[in-house]
Amino acid sequence: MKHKLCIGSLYFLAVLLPLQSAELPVEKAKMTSPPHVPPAIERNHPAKVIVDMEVVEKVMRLADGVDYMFWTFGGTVPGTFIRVREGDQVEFNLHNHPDNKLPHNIDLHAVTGQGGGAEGSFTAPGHSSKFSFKALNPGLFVYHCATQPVGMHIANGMYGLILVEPLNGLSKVDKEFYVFQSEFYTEGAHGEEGLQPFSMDKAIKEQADYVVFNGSVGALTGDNALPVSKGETVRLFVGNGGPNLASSFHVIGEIFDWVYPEAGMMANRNVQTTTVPPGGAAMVEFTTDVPGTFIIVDHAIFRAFNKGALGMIKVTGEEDHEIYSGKILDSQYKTMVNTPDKPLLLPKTNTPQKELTMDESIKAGKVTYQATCMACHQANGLGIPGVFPPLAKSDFLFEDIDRAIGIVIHGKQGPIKVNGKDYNQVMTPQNITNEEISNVMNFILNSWGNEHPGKIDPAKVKQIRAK
Ligand code: HEC
Ligand SMILES: [Cu+2]
Repeated sequence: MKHKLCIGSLYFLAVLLPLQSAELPVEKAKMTSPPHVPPAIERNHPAKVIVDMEVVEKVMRLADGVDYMFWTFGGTVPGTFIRVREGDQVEFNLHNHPDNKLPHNIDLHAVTGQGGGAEGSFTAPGHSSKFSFKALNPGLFVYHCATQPVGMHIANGMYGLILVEPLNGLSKVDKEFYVFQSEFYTEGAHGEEGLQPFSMDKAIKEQADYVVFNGSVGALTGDNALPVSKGETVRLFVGNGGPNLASSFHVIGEIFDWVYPEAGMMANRNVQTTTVPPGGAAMVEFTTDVPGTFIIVDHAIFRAFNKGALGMIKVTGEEDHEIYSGKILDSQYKTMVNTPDKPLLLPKTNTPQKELTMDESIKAGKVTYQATCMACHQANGLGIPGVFPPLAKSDFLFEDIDRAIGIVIHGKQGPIKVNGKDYNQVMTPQNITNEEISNVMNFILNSWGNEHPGKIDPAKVKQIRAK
């Protein structure tokens, strides 16, 4: 009896086990381009999963008027999203397009093994490499190229995410999106037009010209905003390719109900901002309770408003004024008591001042511009693509200058076209005097290549304000 059992288990070990792994059902991996995520895996057993990933070097848009030679996994930055299941045997085929100039490889943080697959996948242009790994640990993992110089291959766009679903799957949500931060270093300054070469010097100094979500300025704004209906649950698979900067990942006007920091298995609740390091990831989940445009930012905020780290989630549906009322009242603010050490704050008045010459007006207008308008329309008057329209050479501005003065007085909301580009944002009314508005208009109309012969007087602003 004892003897038989022993033979039986030997037979099992020697014959059945290898057979079993050889007989795994074979399927193609589920893969999608950003911001899409492949659907959840439904099978409840391991499989042999085949991944075919093509490396493509190609010129694409980095920002309006700015192109860049990206090196990509699958033709997009970030690269194709791969979804497999814990315990799967993954056969990875890396194809290096024959038109490419350089060899590449792939280091997947989901791999347990030398170099994360890097040595096994080193591939010259026009060649393919094959290696295989077992997805031992569930989680959300960054992959990237690890060919020398590694920093340059990553800086040029060679990264992406692979999700290894745990055996029991992830909780069900209504929408899943792929959001990936990274930064770019260009020879020219931020916004300098044309095909911009990579700057090794700036990359080493960590002086990023662009910090972006999904590979370019505006990849997730305007028409590219992530669409969600009110009441839906959302999961963002957030990755960071760096190469240098950690992300302070935040969605303005949302609180993450759940965060899996570092994409580990331990969950945190009710989080405002989560850190995603280069070569790391996080999963964040929330329910959309009210409609609105929720802005995705790196809360290291100059990156958001000056370097491009800005995306949008557009939630549509019925308002819920209990959760968020919107603006209820706009009234003049006065301090409650008027004591000698705490004088009454009077609203700004339009007390007449001595008339300024055109030069004096422009000089005064520059000061007002820097204090009031520059944060949005920028020092060079070029604004921020897709967010703040330009005032430099703005056809919209010159088409109707009275209308522009009205915008400064009353604010502006809704779709407009400036120099052929669409904007659909909000400018709040600017609480400045008629004198200040006339000065700032004279400054704008005669700066950054703008030219306008006539002088705008406070009286004109007053007249437009009265309308
Ligand atoms: C908080 C950001 C912000 C500030 C501050 C701001 N603006 Fe704007 N401005 C905008 C946005 C956004 C729009 C586009 C609104 C839309 O999409 O309807 C705009 C539109 C305009 C336009 C019309 C579009 C164009 O490009 O010609 C003018 C003119 C303008 N602003 C002038 C000013 C001036 C002058 C100031 C300072 C006194 C100022 N803005 C301050 C955000 C701002
Ligand atoms: Cu590479």
